[in-house]
Amino acid sequence: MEGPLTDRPLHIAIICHPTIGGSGVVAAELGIALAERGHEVHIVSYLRPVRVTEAKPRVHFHEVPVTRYPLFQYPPYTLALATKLAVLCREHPIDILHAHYAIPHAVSAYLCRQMLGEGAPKIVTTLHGTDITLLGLDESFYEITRFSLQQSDGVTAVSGYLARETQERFCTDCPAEIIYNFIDLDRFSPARRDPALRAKYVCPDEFLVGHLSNFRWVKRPQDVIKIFHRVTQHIPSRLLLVGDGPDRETAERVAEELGVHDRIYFVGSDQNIEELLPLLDLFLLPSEQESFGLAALEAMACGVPVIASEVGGLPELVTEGSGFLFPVRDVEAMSRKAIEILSDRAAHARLKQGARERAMAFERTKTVDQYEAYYRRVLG
Ligand code: GMT
Repeated sequence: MEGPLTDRPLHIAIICHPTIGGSGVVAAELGIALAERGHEVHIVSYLRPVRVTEAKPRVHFHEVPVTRYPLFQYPPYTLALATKLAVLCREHPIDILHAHYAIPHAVSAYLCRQMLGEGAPKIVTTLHGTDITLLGLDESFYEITRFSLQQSDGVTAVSGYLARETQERFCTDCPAEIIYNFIDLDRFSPARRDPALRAKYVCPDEFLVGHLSNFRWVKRPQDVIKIFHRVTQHIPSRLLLVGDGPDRETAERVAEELGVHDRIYFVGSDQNIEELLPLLDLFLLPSEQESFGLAALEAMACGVPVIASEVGGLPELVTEGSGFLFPVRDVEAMSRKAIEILSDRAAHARLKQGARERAMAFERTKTVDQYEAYYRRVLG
């Protein structure tokens, strides 16, 4: 050990899915912020996460190689990850294995700890949403997910809703600490609104409505199109859709059927979202489930009001004055509110201001402080 745990820099292995959105973004941004504070951060995944593309001091990326073999229909990634973690811990004095998204990361971390025996790092598991509310409830994963939470030395959840769900559905004996998602208010800011870039998408008298997601069924992208269809009948507007995923085709089909395809930009995932989000006038997130709604927070930080579903952790984020929540699938009510907001310049301006102010409650420094304090608590 290098010194007292209370003040020395820590060695933290962050295990995450590298994909756009959600847990991978939070994990990568947390790793970068911790490294800026002097900690040694090792990011472990099967691909370099999108937000860890540039070389940064004290941020090390470790790719998990998975050997393909004809016997395996599904290569056992969980085992390859556990092996990679064990090797990493033998080569570096890792204090904490921080698993983002329980499946399968918390299980691999547990296996690694068993392999190392005495002196193994502590395990912190951060729950992000569908690892508890959807995938973790599937009978093929339920038991192992519960076990991995019980075996973690600390469990955190990204909203009060998710902490409650975890306790009610998984284990009463492994209470999750609430550490909300966070935002870099300089990177996501209304000050980055570039009129020349906006002019690429809308004429001066048009509004730009937007949505960002991984286009999975839980996001209900077809509802985004339906809401926009109603809005555009009353308000000159266009829709900017950022991201990609299995339900993008459904969204395109609905757009064709409703005759609004030519008013929609499907720009895909390979985008600089901190440049695009400030261009918007309104953000839509009509999800079926949302444990927190990081995409909504990113939009709000850019001064964009939100219309979303009243589900999961969204009521903890989108409070009065920053946006509006409606029951899932209530496309009619969401559309009416969108039209109302965009028809009233003064109200719209107040909401834009309110969205930015609300986002300030999720400022990055405070959350990184919470994670640091939590690590030190777990380390005892
Ligand atoms: O299912 C997703 O939308 C992706 C998922 C993830 O873990 O990558 O997102 C979840 O984690 C985000 C970051 O903590 C939350 O902001 C999202 O609300 C959450 N998604 C759901 O609960 C559906």
